[in-house]
Amino acid sequence: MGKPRKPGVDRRSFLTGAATGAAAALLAKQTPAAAQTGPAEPSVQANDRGRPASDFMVDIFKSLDMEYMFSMCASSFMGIHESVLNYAGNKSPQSITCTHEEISVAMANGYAKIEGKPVLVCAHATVGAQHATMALYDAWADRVPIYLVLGNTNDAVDRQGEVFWLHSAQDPCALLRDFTKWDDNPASLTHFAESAVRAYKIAMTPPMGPVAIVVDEEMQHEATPPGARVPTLNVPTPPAADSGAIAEIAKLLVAAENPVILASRAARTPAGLGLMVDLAEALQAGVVDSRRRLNFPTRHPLNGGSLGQADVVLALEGGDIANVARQARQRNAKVVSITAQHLFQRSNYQDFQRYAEVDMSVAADAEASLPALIEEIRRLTTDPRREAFRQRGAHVAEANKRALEQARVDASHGWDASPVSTARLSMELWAHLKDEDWSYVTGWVNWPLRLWDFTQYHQYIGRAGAEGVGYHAPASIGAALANKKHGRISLSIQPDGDLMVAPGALWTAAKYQVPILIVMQNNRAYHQEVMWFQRAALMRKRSLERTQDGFGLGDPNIDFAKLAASMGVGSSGPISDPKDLSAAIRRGIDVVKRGEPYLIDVVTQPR
Ligand SMILES: Cc1ncc(C[n+]2csc(CCOP(=O)(O)OP(=O)(O)O)c2C)c(N)n1
Repeated sequence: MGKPRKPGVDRRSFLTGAATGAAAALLAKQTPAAAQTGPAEPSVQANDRGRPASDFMVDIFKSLDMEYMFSMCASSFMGIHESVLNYAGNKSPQSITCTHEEISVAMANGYAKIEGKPVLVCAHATVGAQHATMALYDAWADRVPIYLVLGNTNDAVDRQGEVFWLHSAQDPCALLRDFTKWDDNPASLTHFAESAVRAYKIAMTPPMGPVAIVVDEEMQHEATPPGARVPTLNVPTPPAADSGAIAEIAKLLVAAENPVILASRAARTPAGLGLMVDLAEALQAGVVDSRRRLNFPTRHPLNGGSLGQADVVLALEGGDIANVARQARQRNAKVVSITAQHLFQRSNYQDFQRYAEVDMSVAADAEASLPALIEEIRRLTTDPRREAFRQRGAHVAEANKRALEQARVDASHGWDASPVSTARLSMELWAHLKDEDWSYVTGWVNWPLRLWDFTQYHQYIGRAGAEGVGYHAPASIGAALANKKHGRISLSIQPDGDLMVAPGALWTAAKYQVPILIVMQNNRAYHQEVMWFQRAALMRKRSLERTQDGFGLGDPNIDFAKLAASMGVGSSGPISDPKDLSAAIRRGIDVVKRGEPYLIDVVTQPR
């Protein structure tokens, strides 16, 4: 026996019956005549049974300061979607239509890395979640908070036909559990309210990560019970290293002759970048930034340092530090690791990397641990040590200067080549961007990080955490949407293979006037895999002739300018002659400054 029907819309008549009363009149006014007769057309009965629960759900999302709702629309969360549009007036959150759930999540990823907080992402619990998975895994591996709400018809008696069964799961989050921090499938509205707030709290507690809440489709249409209240959010202070650990690390670092700081996701916020500078300057130690975020300004004199010569390595939210630790052991150097990764881990996916045999392992958030560490280092630094630090810092600065000069020389090779060298492309872009407020939101191309002057946190947000192809385009557009209200010019150097995964992201950029300059790195191949193929074939002493057959994206060449134009994004190209770049970039920046996206198709050297 099914549970008693809840008050709200009678969904049997919603799907099959005739519209009645005021709702019928409204529908007749709004629906074209042809659309009123088909069997699949839903009809309505007026719901005069009180305030829909989904309005209350939207109040919760508002309390969590959700600026946007990214989604491909679906009936299972229609209650929420309708409330966002009609109850919230499509503001906070604003509905942003995405043409694939992978786009919704990747956009949320880029947004979160700029804004430092999640947006609401809604999807069907089955087919939508299935589409969303790779992007979710990218976010999981990258420690990015994603807030996913999955519509599901939990109660079998509420499933009104074949499609409802196809779109329902007994445990929708089973699919995602290996790469989400937490999930729930609330059984009541009060339960939903607590879980919705709890989910936000968990997503935002380092190590940050994706969370998922299932929302019963029927529950959204129930009446909100009197007295329902939105729970207060309290995000915990991030876990910092204890004072004993801080004292020990500071002592080791101050005594070291050649300490090096290794950072992967050390800076979580703009303040974190400032703390990294304070730490490096207090020690006059070099910083090796593996750039999963902008952990250190690229032209700071202490940007650099040699891990191979360090006597103490301080790894802050380091990625793969097992090798560093192994080599350090061989020369009796010490490795200290501070990371929140030890505080939460799942078993199945292997993003935790090889076991690192470090000398001291601190389970804490690096950024939160830095203020006390810097203070203790300053306290322990005597005048003679300060002088030794100064000399060491001067050496790092000298090496840093030489590295920049070398990068400039390296970049000049093939300057006039056609297709365009990616170094030339980077420098042409820099010439136009350097005096603007810019944000390099994505790209494989490493030249900007070697050549440009990155000083602010938002100027670089790393790559796809799990290196999933299909991240760059939507994540960069999500980041650019976040950058919009700050008046920044977002730039992506967009690989061609990546854009082909989810080109519909361009339409979203056009529809919502996302100001982003998308410059194609159109090498007409899946070049990363070309390189692996070359390696395999050469190892076997076999032919490279069929490279294009297996890994090419040319013949036919993809016309990315037309692709963009077809979706309302202004564009130029294809450009193969580097002399044509400057004018196109100028044109593009002018369009972006007007608040719109622009794509320049540049045919480039492979990387
Ligand atoms: C979802 C997914 N499928 C396949 C791969 C394997 N892969 C890694 S790089 C790459 C090529 C990407 O091509 P493109 O985006 O054009 O960049 P390029 O390597 O040419 O610079 C592929 C297919 C992957 N990382 N992710």
